[in-house]
Formats: sequence, structure tokens, C-alpha cells
Amino acid sequence: MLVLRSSPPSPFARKILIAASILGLADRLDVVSVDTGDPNNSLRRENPLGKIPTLILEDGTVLYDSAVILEYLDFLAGGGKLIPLDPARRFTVLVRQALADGLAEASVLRIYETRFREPDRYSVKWLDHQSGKVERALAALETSPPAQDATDVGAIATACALGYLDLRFSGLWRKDHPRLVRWLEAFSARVPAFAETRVEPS
Ligand SMILES: N[C@@H](CCC(=O)N[C@@H](CS)C(=O)NCC(=O)O)C(=O)O
Repeated sequence: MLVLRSSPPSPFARKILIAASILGLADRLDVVSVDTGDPNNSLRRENPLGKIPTLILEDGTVLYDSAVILEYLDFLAGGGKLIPLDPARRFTVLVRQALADGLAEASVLRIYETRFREPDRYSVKWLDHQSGKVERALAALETSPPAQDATDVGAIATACALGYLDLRFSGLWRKDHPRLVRWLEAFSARVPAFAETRVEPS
């Protein structure tokens, strides 16, 4: 079995679960939940960055981050399934994944600001800096969403980033991004693993 160090709310870990389902590899994953805040968790020895997702292969090789793990799963499934081989599409899809991952990362950093600092120490400048990335990434994706039928790494990362905004930021992005809302509805209808990995806001 491949061991996936994970946590249900993580948009990056969700990418792996959805990709594994699309590729028919879900039953090869042993998903182990991790508290990234626990200094004694073995995660920090397996991945010096202490981040999830982290994938441990049968021979003990450790893979991170989510983009690398998706590339590995695509390779296991024969290649060219989630990351197109045709260069004309390949780099568009990889850049879209980077854009969506950056959107998720800026959103996670906004949450961490409130988790790691007391309210009177929040940096408004830092929060605004991250919000700017989120707004610009959303605008770029609204102008150029993934193709309607796409299940590549760009589409998976986009769905997971938007899902994280739904989970942690009350879905406020929806008001000004109608094309993306329609795109996400279609993705959700086409890819059952998206709904299956949804976490309810607590
Ligand atoms: N670029 C990484 C980002 C992963 C990431 O930031 N994961 C968060 C959880 S959503 C994490 O592990 N945070 C713990 C920490 O930063 O210490 C990826 O794509 O896998």
C-alpha cells in the first residue's frame, strides 16, 4: 500500500484523493490523518517541511508536494492521464495547477495568520497581500477556466482551491465568478470523488 499522510480539510491532500479515484488507484492508498501541529508526529522526519500531503511508497521513498504526488500517480496509471503528454496542452494544464495551488496556498496562509497569532497581532498588510493573490487568481480562472470536460491536474487543483474557499471563506468567491461556479458544478457532477471528499464547515 501507498501511505498518504493527509488531513480532510487540506485542499492539497484532497487533490490526491480525487486524482487517485479518477485513475482507479484509490484502493492502493492507505490514508493516515496527521496533525501537522504535533512536533512528535513522524511526518516531520518523513518530510522535513512537515506538510501534507506526503506519500510514502512501498520501498519507503517519500514523495511531496501535491504536484509531485499527482505526477507519480499519473505515472503509475500509465502516464498522460492527468498531465497531457502533448506539449501544447501540457504546460497550460501545469500552469493552471500552479495558479490554483497558489490560490489555495494564499488562502491557507490567511487562515494560519489567524491560527498562529492573537487577534491584536494580525498583520492586515500580510492578509491584504494574500487576498490580492486570491483575487487575481480567481479573476484569471474566471477568464480562463479549465475545459468543461477536463479531469487533468489543472482542473483537479482548481476544484480543490474553490472547495477550500467554500469551506473556510463561506463561498464568498461565488458572487463575482459565475463562470467558475458553473464550471465547478459541472466538475462535481462529473467527478464523484469531489463530493465524496467534501468537508462540512465546523
Ligand atoms: N505546496 C504544497 C502545500 C502543502 C500545504 O501547505 N499543506 C498544508 C495543509 S493544507 C500543511 O501541511 N501545513 C502545515 C505547515 O505548513 O506546517 C503542496 O502542494 O502539497
